Amino acid sequence: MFEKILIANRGEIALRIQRACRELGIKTVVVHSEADREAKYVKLADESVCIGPPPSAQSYLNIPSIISAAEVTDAEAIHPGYGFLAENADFAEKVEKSGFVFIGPHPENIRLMGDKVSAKDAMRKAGIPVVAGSDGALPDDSDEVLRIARAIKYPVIIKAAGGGGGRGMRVVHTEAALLPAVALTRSEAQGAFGNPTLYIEKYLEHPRHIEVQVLADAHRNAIYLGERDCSMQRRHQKVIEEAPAPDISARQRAKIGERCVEACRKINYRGAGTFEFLYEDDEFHFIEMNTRIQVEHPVTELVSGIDIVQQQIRIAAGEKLSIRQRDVELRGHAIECRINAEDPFNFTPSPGRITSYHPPGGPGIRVDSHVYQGYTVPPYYDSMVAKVIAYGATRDQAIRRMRVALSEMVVQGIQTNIPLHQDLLNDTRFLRGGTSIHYLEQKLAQLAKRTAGG
Ligand code: MV4
Repeated sequence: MFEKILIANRGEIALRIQRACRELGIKTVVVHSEADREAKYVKLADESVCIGPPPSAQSYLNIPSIISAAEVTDAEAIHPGYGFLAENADFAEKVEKSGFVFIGPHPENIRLMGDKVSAKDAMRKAGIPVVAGSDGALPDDSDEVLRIARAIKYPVIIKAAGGGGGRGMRVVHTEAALLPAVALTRSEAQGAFGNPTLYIEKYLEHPRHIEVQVLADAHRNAIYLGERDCSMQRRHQKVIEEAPAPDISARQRAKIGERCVEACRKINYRGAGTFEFLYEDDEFHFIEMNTRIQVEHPVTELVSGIDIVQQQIRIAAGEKLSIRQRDVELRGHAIECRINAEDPFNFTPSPGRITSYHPPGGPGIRVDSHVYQGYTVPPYYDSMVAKVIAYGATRDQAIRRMRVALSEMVVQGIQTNIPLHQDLLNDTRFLRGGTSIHYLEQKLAQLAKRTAGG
């Protein structure tokens, strides 16, 4: 096992990774920007290195500074967390070329999944059900493009190979609109990703977002830890996630889970990973694979009893998975509410000093957060200040516990989206479970109309 790990991230996940390290007896080095100098998790780490000014381009994305920090502190491995450099194949490669272990997949696998055309192609070949579409990059020839879309049938969605997570996409409803939309998306893709490659898919109009968590070791063992439903989102930012996904049967879970595990073996995947699907009319359609730990990993940890971050570290150290698929027992239900420093209904960021902070507790409540009373939320990074995760024997119990937790929680000095969560935890459609990816935005549009119309 490693003696010392460098954490190339900030905020709650930097603390989460530290906790896993400490439990494993591993020393930690945290890198931080000038804006995070006073953060508690920086003081809790065994060592810390300031790597630059507040903007992430000059600190958390500064590859040479991070590698130098690992060199001067004699760390053996680097955990990238999520966001920042977590899915940057060049970073993973440089980490390994500099003699450190990257706690994550092989750079080739990160690169494969970073290009959404090659990801889809590889997954289809590995037996994963993918969204119907152009089977590869869209050709330049207009007649061919028209033919492909006609075969898929409208509506279709044009996506950039370099995009993902909602960037670089355009929905097209009619043939007349197709070629102008392709031209526009292509030039946007060139500008945003330096890659004009596009692909097209059948546009699914009311899907759910369901993702499957996997763990794979360097010895071709792989397991799945069930799925999460992340449909409650706004502008591609998840708001509430839960595990298991409502109304997915044990048979469906096993079928899609086994496909994911088989695909991991076929591409020689290593580490934690997430297969993202759109789920509509009882069918899974692969869209993307995430090659990192995800924000919402705690809901899976609570229903599986498996510490996913610890498993990432063990896998990176070369250990064999000690958990076999038949040992994975999913029990109960977990729900996560992302608490953001923002206006609860117009979503304007609300950085600043937290003058009063009382996190919730009690049976089945977990809070992953780096903040405390007196902490100043900096304006430079994303606005998430805490994740409140409620576990219960049933979905209903998890929801009840979450309501109690949020009623206890005090965050003053900044605005938070706790009132939005409280509204959603009493929303008839949320309570029923299984809403589509459009539900929250539709609900917010109605709320805005009602407020404006009086
Ligand atoms: C889609 C889709 C409908 N049909 N693909 C958005 C994020 C990116 N990961 C893929 N996305 C979508 N792809 C087809 N063929 C709808 C979305 C989508 C979405 C997906 C997941 C979660 C939230 C979303 C919000 C809007 C659109």
